[in-house]
Amino acid sequence: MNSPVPRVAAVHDLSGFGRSSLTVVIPVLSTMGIQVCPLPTAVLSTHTGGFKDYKFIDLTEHLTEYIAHWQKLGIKFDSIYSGFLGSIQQIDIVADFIKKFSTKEQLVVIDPVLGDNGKTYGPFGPDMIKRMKGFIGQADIITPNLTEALFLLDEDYREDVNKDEIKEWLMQLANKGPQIVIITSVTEKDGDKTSVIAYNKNDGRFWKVDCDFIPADFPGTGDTFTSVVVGSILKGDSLPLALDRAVQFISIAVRTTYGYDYPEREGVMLERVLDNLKSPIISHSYEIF
Ligand code: PXL
Repeated sequence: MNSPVPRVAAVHDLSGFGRSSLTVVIPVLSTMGIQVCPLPTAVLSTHTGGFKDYKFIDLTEHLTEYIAHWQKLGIKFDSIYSGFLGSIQQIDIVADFIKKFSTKEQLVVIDPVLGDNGKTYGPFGPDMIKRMKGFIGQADIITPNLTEALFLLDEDYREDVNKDEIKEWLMQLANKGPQIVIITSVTEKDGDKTSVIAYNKNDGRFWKVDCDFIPADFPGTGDTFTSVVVGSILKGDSLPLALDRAVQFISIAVRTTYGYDYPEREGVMLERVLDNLKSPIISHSYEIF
């Protein structure tokens, strides 16, 4: 019998302050009734978005033994969800972890965490982008933001994109292996909304969910978004419903936080909004794209 609590291996860093990666992934998925088993890639005093002089402890040399212990215990995962990696070498280690722990029904989600707003995050450069291009081939679902999607496709960053281009990029990324590609933070030409746009290679359908634009940029919202998508799909939601749920949750979190005079680098006030993840979704706003 399958466990009543689905289990996810979460391959992310632990940043002590600022609400990103594991400090977001664990509460979101736990609230959704999913067990999270962290495979920590690095420990940082803060995330890298808006803080200087952070302490960065790279855990690369410990990962293989950590994984070997899990293998000895025979632990099975309903999903493997990978995010911020601590070094380029970790791509090989995590790729091997996915191969060794693969099971038939398992959902492999890779968030190719590389950068945002046209720039790479602190420790990353061209080599990480190069290696990430191959790594995403192991995923069922990838969730790049627009910056990461363009890095993976060797395209120059631009903010205003048109519908045909975005469809082409989604298909090109799906050609690298994943069945489902979800691109976040897309602003269409002449549009005043930010959207999430997705493509499912299995049925050839494209989906779009719009979010109202709020003039704030809270780090960690990408981790929150993908965590809700993972939880929603593991609970049996369809792709467009999972997108709807994730976008609605991000909107609530951003609006709640924006209403206060709160430092953006501290992320969204997750603690005030987590309970929303327990409510049934009341309206659908997804569109066919
Ligand atoms: O949210 C992505 C992320 C994860 N982990 C660390 C980061 C960031 C983005 O800034 O710095 C350490």
